[in-house]
Amino acid sequence: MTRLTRRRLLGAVPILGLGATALHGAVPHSHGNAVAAAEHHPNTGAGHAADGHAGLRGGEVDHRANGFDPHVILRDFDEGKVSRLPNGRTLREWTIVAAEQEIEVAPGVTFAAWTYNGRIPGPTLRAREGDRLRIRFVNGGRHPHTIHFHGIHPSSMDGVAGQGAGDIPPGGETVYEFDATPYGLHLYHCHVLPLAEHIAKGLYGAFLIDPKDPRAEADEMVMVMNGFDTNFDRANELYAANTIPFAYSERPIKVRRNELVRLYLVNVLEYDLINSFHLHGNFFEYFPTGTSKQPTEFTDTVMMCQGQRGVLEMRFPYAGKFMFHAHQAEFTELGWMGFFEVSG
Ligand SMILES: [Cu+2]
Repeated sequence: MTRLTRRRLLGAVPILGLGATALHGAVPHSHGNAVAAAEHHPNTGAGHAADGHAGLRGGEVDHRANGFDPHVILRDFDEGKVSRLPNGRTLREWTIVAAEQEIEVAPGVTFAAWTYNGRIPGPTLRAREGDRLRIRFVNGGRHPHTIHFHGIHPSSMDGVAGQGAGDIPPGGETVYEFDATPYGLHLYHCHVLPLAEHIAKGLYGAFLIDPKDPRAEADEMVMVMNGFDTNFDRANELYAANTIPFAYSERPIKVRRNELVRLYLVNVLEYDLINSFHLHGNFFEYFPTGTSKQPTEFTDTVMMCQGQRGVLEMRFPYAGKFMFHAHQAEFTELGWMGFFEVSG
């Protein structure tokens, strides 16, 4: 039987003259078994579009049932449990639990996800350059997992098979401990094979190390660009920043005119070679990996492969609504877009 794919779906849309509202009908969206839905609607699913379902841009997912909301994740920085070591250094401790969890990634579209601490992306871990970091990792899933941190650390703390504790079996746990260096914006993710699946299922998060001499006060936020392969064909059906397509379009991100906005932007998108961020009506200074205080670019678009990340700083001189989105139109149409709403 023909399997519905994202590429076929997109090819069909212009021919049928359908807008984004029809995409929801076309994207597999059974309650719990996306494969079955794809098999039952092997064509474009276009006939499904008139069945009264809210479009991707209508309706909202049940954030409460999911246990997380992209608007909370946006400004949620987890600084850990802070104490002081005998040598005077700051120690930060976290416990991160991997689990299996069904989440609603678009209205009516459920996805059998793997999560760190019940959310996708996992908690945004925030430390300061030179701190000691201690992360207790508990594997509550049914597959082996790890946490692989980007940064500078001993090989035994790298969270890969054959090094240190290696793959952590179901029910197992370990402690990753290392120094916070270098300052910048990093990420963490599971590093168990097959790697693409372990990442695409949702096991990743942002890892921020502030410089000793801190950056200027700003309205800070984090966006992890991701996507979901809801029919297991190794191509994404949905795209987003912080997991839920159109979340910042349905409810724009409120910022204040002329105030410094700092966006920590991470790309973890699997199955597509690149991702991008484009801002309308404004430009931003770009600090790749956040490892320097000198911007390399003043631009309105950045492109990233998987694992790349950067810090964006901007001020909005005009009040109003300003769109942001991937500058790959198909990603935009499948969820990766939103708005800043500038007041004052
Ligand atoms: Cu894993």
